[in-house]
Amino acid sequence: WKSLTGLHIDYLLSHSHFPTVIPVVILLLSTVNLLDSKASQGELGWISYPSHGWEEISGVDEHYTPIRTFQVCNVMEYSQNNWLRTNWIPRQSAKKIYVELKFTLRDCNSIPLVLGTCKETFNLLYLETDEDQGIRFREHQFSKIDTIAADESFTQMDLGDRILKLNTEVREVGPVTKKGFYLAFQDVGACVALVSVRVYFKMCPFIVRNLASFPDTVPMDSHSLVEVKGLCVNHSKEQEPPRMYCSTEGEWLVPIGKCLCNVGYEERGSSCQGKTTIVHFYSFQHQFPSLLDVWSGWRKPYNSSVICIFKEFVGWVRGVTIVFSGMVSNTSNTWFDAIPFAPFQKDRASRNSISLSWLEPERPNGIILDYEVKYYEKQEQETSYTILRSKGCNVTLSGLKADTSYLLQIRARTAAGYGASSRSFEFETSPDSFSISSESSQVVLIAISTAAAIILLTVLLYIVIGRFCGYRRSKHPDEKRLHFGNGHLRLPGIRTYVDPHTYEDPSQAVHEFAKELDASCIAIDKVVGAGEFGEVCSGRLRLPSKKENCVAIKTLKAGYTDKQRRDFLSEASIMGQFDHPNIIRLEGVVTRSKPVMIVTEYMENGSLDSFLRKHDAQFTGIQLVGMLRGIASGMKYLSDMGYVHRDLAARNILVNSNLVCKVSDFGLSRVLEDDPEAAYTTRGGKIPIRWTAPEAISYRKFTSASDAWSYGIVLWEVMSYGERPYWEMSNQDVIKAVDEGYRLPPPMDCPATLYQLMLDCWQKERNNRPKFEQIVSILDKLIRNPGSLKITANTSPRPANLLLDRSSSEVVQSLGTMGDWLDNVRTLPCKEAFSGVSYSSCDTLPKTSAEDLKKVGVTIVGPQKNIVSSIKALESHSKNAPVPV
Ligand code: ACK
Repeated sequence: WKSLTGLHIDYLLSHSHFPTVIPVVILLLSTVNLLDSKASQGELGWISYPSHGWEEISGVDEHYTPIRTFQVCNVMEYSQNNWLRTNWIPRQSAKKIYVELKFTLRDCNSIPLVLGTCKETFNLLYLETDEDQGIRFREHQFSKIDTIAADESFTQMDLGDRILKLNTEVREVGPVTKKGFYLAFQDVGACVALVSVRVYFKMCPFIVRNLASFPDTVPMDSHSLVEVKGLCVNHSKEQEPPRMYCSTEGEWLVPIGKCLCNVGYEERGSSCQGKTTIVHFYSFQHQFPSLLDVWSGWRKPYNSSVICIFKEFVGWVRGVTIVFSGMVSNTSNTWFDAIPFAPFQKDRASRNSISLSWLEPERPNGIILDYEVKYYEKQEQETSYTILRSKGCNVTLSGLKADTSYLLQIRARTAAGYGASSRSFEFETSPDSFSISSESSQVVLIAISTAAAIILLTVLLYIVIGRFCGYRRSKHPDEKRLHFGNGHLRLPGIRTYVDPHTYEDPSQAVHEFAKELDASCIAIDKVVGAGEFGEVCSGRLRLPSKKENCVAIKTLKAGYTDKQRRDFLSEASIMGQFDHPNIIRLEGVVTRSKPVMIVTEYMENGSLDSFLRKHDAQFTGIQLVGMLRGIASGMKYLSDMGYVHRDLAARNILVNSNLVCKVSDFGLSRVLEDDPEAAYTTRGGKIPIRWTAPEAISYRKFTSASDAWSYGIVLWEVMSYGERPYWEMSNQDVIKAVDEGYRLPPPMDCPATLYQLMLDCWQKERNNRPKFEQIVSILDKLIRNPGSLKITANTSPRPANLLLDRSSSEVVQSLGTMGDWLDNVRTLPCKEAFSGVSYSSCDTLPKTSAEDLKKVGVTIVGPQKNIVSSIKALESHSKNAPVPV
């Protein structure tokens, strides 16, 4: 029987065409092996008990590299209990370990003459200890991790067919706390060959991000993220404290803050390198200093080297340019901070004042902070002078004596200090004369007039060419495609979303924005969901010379109409225009063969709403805010592109294995047709009422501001772990309540800041809602200051606009203090029900049950739960303090 397992092991190892095993851990770089049986060339020396159980056998892997394997196949004997124990494995810094087993298992039915003892599983166990216990081994000390069954067992026939069935199973163990541990494999009568055992832990590896280095970091064993502070790389300093979060999957998330290179250094790759600094030295003195003067007066900055020196004469300006590399110390700047001035010109002169302007120096050695203008009467010989400062390139000198000659000098100031003064210019204040009485004045005037002529000519040419091109462009078919979302003109330079419906031929749009994939590159694995147009599957995409990627594949079911095909593909035409980490990425489309498919990146955790419902109350505040930040950032990108989503809801956000949230479900009318939440409005359109802003419901005013309203609802969905907005209220009741100013109450334990953000998103006046950019920045602040999440909306003072727009005192009075209390226990849909009930004292409250609430008309489960739990809290509170009623 041993030979039976031996046979299939040999077979397995000598044939390389067995199915590729997709590694469970994709980021191999961020895992650290504690044990890898395949890496051992000699005997592993694991303990086998009893000795006729597990047997160590040599084999070769698919690359013909020798490996050690263990096999057992005592299927003909009763009461098997065969143990195999690894050597002691030091834990290192692991908090949670992963055990990856590769094995084959024989199908019992395929073994002839088995006497009924054959099993198809074995057990995986572990024991934590602080020291190596040598050969001492006691079964009862081990704790079971799991029973391991094969996904694929093999039969004699498979062997005949030469089909191999290698199983890979991974189990997590944690938290582990002692210095090391053993693993054990207990066989109770199966025919197993253990091909390899790998034990590893995940790690967020050393990384430099935003010029800050983050050390190797071991993730938590639970769902929480580890916050890590970054250290600025050499020659840089913090601009904003750099931080990142290490996820349980060993991936770095949410980089915040950054470092900047010090003066004299520039960012190259992920480090700060000494700059090659070009320094321009210009002299305005009549006597230009010789090069020798320059060098004798200048201390060579540390570490710098002169590359070249050359003279340059620019018109009437004489100067020298010194080019050198290396660090420039601030103290030595005095030598080269002289700043060239273009000549000044007179703007306006009168008997007692004069306005002057000048051009900014062409190549200053930094940002010019201001200019100093010094002037004095010529005949005073500088014994008394006046100094003015100007931020801009002009100044008005007033209080001057008429018909007097003045001399004037300008110098500029940068962070490095003052530059050299300009040469002196002379002017007179006679009513009819002003002159720059220097030998260059004529040159200046000629230069100014030439410049003015050139500018005029350029403007004229521009207009003529512009008209010509404009005419041409209007004839161009592409012009029709330019679509300015929201009716806003977008800023030049910012990429704008192009509405695929403006193409006469929509298939042209698809091919402009989406890559056509060859169906043979796509392997469909399984169906993960159903869409309006067909199934959504998971699978793999292997493009030539690229590594295989997990993908989601949306298919268009057979029998579609032309319009359906167009609508289906419009999503790809839209998605293909986006490139942002929080927007689902399009890999490509298949349109030239059937079925028609849209292929996108795969998001392991599926839709956000169901993901949250599955993990009720399992995330930290910072994790939730991290997700919300991602959604807001994706929405900011969309609104910057001029794209209005119209169906932003948690069900249309996808989550990957690192909790990164990405906005999905793009399309135009299709989105809403497709969405089961969308209902027909009185005006005929189909709208997801609970997520949609009032102006979009009533007169289809969809804008980024209506997306912001929907974002507020997503915020509520996230903080309530996937609760349905407005519970079972009917769409009509929702429209009415919202219109009357009611808003959703804060979800349980919701931080006050986040509830306030929701209320802001739900402002009736759409211009008062926050822009996505502001939302991102609010959430960033919260992430930076997680302490602020501790104040919950239930404990903080009630936001003033909880009953938004309901200023009528009638409502408040009819509810009285009971109403206030109900506000605090979040009773949006029940307030009215309570208003008719008289409670004389709080004594009756603790006895209130969900049944009682139903009687007074609170039939909705969400508020029922909230009220009952709040009553309980109130009851325990009232034992210590009187309840104000
Ligand atoms: O919640 P789910 O598992 O995540 O069920 C829905 C289903 O398809 C119908 O939309 C899933 N789905 C859609 N796109 C993707 C994707 N890119 N990656 C993973 N699952 C997806 C969605």
